[in-house]
Amino acid sequence: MKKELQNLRNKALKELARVKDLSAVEAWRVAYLGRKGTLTQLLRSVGQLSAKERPKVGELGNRIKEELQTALQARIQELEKEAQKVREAETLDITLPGRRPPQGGLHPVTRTLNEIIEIFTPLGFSVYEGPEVEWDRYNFELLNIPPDHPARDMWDTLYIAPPYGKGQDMLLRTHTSPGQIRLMQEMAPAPLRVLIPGRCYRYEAVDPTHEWMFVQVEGLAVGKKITMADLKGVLSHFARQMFGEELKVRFRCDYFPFVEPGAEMAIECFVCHGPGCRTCKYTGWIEILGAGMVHPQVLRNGGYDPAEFSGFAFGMGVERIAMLKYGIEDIRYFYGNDLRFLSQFR
Ligand code: 2NM
Repeated sequence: MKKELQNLRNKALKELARVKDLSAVEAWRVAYLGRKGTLTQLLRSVGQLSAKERPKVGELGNRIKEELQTALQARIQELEKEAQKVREAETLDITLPGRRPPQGGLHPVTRTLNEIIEIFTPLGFSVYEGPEVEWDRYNFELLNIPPDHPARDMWDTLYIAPPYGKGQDMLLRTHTSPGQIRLMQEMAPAPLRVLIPGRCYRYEAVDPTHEWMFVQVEGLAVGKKITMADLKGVLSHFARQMFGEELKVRFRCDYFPFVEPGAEMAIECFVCHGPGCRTCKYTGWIEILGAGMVHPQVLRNGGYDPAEFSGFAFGMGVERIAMLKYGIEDIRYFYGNDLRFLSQFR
């Protein structure tokens, strides 16, 4: 009988530990401690034992009954606590702040291009885009760069294979100037002021300041009395808006086949203001763009009579402007798609 009681106890406790909810606990209670429960029945049969055994077995039976009752209460509390935890986790806390969806931003080159455009549009410049895939004729010949001209060495590029191109006549543009020719041909003989931004491609040894793909923005103004003074006035205004109101600017002679005369513009170094530093390569000046008076032959190619019309044009690399403005040391960051870089410009 003692053995039977012990076995019953062990079995009951084992089952109780495995019970998963309150209704199963109640079923357990009925099965063992209820009026017809196994323990209750066993205890009832104690009365049939001999007078010698009865007290000992009776005492053991009662102890086991108490033990089971205590275990039952403990298990009920445990399950209630668990249920409470689940309820808490499931509650909707309307005071929690919402989760922000990840937010994108404009690429630093796009931002810089937008800033450039915002400086020129109040001066009457509109924005136009030409194709990235161009004819040799537009990218080179109409810009005064005939086949075998030595200037072609500066602008090697990727060519489109037949059957689209016939040979070497279709290519990825090396500058946005072919768009200027297209626009002149569309607009002549009306005067025009336009900015042409866009991707350009060059066969380059890639390094911290050269990429094989970059964004250029070129400007062009054509009219009846446009002079070099207009070029200097417009570009000085641009440089000071972009880099600082008080900065000195410097124009020096440079060569581009499609302008005459040609020039490069530099600004006073906005880091050291003269004595020389890393940013200005110890010269005190930072070159920011190329420019010039549109070559008479290029005007003619665009449909304007150079006896009547003149114009100035300029071009700059948008990455270079962004690098100067934000202190970026390597052009390759722009196209590395690394969010640690890009997210700094949100
Ligand atoms: C530059 C420098 C100098 C330029 C010239 C023309 C055109 F088509 F009107 F002749 N567009 N852009 C030009 C002139 C571009 O980039 C450094």
